[in-house]
Amino acid sequence: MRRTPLALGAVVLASGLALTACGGSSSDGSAGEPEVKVEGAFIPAPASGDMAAGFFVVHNAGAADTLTSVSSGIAGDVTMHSTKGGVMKEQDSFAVPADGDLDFERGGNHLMFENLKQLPKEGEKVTVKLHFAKSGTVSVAFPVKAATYNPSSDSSHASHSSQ
Ligand SMILES: [Cu+2]
Repeated sequence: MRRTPLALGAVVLASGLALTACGGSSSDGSAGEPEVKVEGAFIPAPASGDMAAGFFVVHNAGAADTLTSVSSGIAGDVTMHSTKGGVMKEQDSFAVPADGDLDFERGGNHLMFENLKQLPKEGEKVTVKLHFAKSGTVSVAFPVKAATYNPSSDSSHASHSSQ
């Protein structure tokens, strides 16, 4: 009588382990690896001075990750900032949600390239390294756009219809 529940428990435990092992290779996300892809990256050409901003979107098709730091050969320092209610605040890291996006866009999160070694000019590309806790370093070529470039207001294509 006493052995039956123990045996059942062993069976349940064994199948539970088998399910966990299977889950890791499925596209479930939470148990697997992050799959990050950086899109829409750009740097608005700074008019002058020794500082530039950077914007991009991290698409993640896998498990959660963390953006821990950013670096670039053109800048002595690259810092990550959030903007909430018009107040900008430097952040040590940004969470990349599982099966979700991390947005760095105008009016919100942004990079700040400080102590510039060269002034990025429109038409150039700047190599920026995004360092993730799990995905490692992702190198992205950020095109330098016009100072007023904004892809989200551009999406209507209203300004392109005259072409
Ligand atoms: Cu800032």
